[in-house]
Amino acid sequence: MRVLWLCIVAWLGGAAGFRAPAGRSAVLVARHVAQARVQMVGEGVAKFIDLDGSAVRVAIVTARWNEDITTALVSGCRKTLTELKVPAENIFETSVPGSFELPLATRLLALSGTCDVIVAIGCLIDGETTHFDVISNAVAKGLMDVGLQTATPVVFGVLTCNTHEQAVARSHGGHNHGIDWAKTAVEMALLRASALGKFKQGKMGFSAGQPVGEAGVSPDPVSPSKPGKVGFF
Ligand code: DLZ
Repeated sequence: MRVLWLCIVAWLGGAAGFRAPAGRSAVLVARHVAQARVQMVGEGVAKFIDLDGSAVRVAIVTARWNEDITTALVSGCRKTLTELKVPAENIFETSVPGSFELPLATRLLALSGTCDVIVAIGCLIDGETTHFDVISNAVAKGLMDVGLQTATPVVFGVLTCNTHEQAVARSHGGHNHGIDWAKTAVEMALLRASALGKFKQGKMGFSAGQPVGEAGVSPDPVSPSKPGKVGFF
């Protein structure tokens, strides 16, 4: 287990662009790097490194179910993005009816090529049926797939709570998770930029960019603005 952990830490150090100075073992250096980058403080809370988001373009897509919760999460996220120097014109916001719609909206934004990172925000609250489990698993998988398939980081900003009170505790006052999602967004956008190249500039949003498609795949020819018959023919 310890060996596996050290290998992961060494890989993370390498992925972040750190090189071992001569005469020191890569593992020791990587361990130092990992400690410097992120420290775990208490249960389940990550301490973030200093972040400069002045060149980062962030899209926030929010589900309107449990709107009292998601609105507070977006506020926390936006406030923190501003504190991290992300310019207001580099933040694009849109919304969808419910969390189930988040993966597709996120994918369309990623394929637009107009944002460096997407924060998908929603709140699922457990009910009396199995709906909660079906949707929460599908949304988590869907959002993960978008990130991996498009190489645009997607922040999982979906609260999955047993009660409304739990959702309030995670969105108002005490610990607004939107704050952490903003920091995660900037860090992942910077990581992507250092891996793939510089940031682009320009208008953001669904219609602002040319669809880029996935590597080696032509963009989808479907044009939603084209009028015509609907259905199978
Ligand atoms: C239908 C539904 C239910 C019951 N609960 C929630 C919820 O707690 N949080 C949420 O974001 N969305 C919910 N939805 C709506 C679905 O996500 C979706 O919008 C609809 O099933 C339409 O596809």
